[in-house]
Amino acid sequence: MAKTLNVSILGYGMMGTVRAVAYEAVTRYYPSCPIKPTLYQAFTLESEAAAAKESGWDAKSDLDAVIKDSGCDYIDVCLPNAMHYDAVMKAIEAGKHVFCEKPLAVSAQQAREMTEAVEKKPELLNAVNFIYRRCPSNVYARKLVKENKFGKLIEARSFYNQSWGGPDTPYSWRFGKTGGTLGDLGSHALDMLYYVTGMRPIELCAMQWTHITERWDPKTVGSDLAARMNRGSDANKGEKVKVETDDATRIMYTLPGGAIGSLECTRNAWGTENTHGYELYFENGAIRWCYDDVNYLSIYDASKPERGWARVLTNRGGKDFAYQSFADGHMYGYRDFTVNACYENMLKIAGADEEAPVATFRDAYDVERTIDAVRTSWENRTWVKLADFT
Ligand code: SOE
Repeated sequence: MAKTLNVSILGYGMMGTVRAVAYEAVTRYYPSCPIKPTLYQAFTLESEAAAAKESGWDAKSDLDAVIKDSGCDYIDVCLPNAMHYDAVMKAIEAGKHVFCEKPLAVSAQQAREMTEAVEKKPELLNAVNFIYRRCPSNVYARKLVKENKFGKLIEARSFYNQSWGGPDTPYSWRFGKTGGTLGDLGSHALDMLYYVTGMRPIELCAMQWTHITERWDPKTVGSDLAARMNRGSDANKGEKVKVETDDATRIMYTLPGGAIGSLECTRNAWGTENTHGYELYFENGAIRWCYDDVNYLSIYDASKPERGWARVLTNRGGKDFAYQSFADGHMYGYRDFTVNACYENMLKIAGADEEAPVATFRDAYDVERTIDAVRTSWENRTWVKLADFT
């Protein structure tokens, strides 16, 4: 019989709701999971309280009380980025396992303090929701690179592009200092590069761009969704707020072993709803993945006489591919990856060996260091060394 673990979720926006569903599904997808997560309490921001209550939560508004509640074993932080630091530090202090939405923090310094604090308590889970690690295609890509299938890495290209950041989208925390595209989307692309290749940049050079410098004040145009659905209509008559962060970022970098790479992220590329992916070029072949075709990994083996891309279905379970599938090719999606993430966290707490390692605070700290380096590079219009950012 699985041991139960009481999970409290902080924040009930998109991430909080997806996570609540996922915890409930863990032992249904994976009946052998040694720990059964059970929903305990939710803290909600004022704007989220009604939806949380309707979905069955006894939603609380006292953040500290939810974190410290003695019945809670595990805190899942799904709050806006700027609130992660305080909530996580309090959860560590209270001796709770912590799973935090990405980006872990809003600066490398915060991430370092959080990492150091949690590493003093090795009995606690410290994990960050770099969700795309939980897609079987990426677990498979990592395995191919680890096995040195195609030799030395020569070039890398990563991208994470979306299209919802047009001029009609009103201001929200995502357009404030702590909510930019680099932290939101670029952090995923960086973690994916680090996860699949095991490498971090040595030097980098970056540019960051704000296409839309002022946005509608949500107080005068209504909620984000209402305003977006009213594109071009009267909803767009209101006050404007100054944007304080990037709409788009580009990075060029060098990697250990002589490889080079580039990374792009934007919220302003029409047609790319959630186009996250990478291309890795090795001495003897290549690997390509994109969320648009999420259940497949493309591989190119240059040693084969019949050259061409093989589109490998990774949603099939069995010994070669991670995670369970109900039946081969019954395609996976975002909610399934979230179940896998919550499942991996339970395995880690139970001390099981991991096939697809959880992103730790230290991994997320590396991402934050890179983000700081990118900002400095653009501010000073210069190449920087990652080692100088701690
Ligand atoms: C932004 O649009 C967003 O919801 C990110 O915040 C998530 O991290 C990403 O997985 C999907 O897009």
